[in-house]
Amino acid sequence: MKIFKIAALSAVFAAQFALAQFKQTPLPYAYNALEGNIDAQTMEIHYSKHAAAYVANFNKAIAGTPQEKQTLFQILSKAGTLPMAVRNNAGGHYNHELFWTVLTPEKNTQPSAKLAKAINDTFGSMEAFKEKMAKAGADRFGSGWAWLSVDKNGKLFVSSTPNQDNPLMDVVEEKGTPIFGIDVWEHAYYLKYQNKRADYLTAIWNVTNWKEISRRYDEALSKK
Ligand code: MN3
Repeated sequence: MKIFKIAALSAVFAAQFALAQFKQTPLPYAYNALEGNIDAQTMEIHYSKHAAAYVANFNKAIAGTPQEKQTLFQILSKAGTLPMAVRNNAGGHYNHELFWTVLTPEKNTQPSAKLAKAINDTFGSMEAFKEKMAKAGADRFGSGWAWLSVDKNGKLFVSSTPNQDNPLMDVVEEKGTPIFGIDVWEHAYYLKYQNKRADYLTAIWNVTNWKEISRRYDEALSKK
């Protein structure tokens, strides 16, 4: 009886494990860590409900397909050839995993000298970059993202994508490696900011993790 129970439990465990190819990484700070800029309730629902649903639905959508054995990057790079459920949920998973890391409760993180120079050279100034990023987020009609990415020549660019698309996908016009992204879906800000997306887009700079964006910048350049 005992052996039977263990066998049954192992089977359940194995089944769950097989379905959970992709997983959320733990949030790198507490739900209330960004309070004042992003409220605890929004963070909790966003991480534990919205983002959790993307990864669960992603695993469901690829179960029994060749994508089950591919990397997230391989899947994103041909999102346009895959079912909508794969495109939306693979994007949703990747985008949120990036999003949590580019925010931080640590005050006044700074871009590396190399990234600061690239921002100045590309956009004119940090202020001009922030304006461009805010405009990309504000102009996105409905739901989507604003991105700072590195293109195939190592140049920075700002873009925006609808829904859960991102610059790694074959379907987007401006392709590159995202190093910073702002979620402009209402679920990312509505409880605190309601219709005032612009205020959320201003507050985000108080919790931006420039250390992580700089690390991602170096990583993107090293792959060129
Ligand atoms: Mn979101």
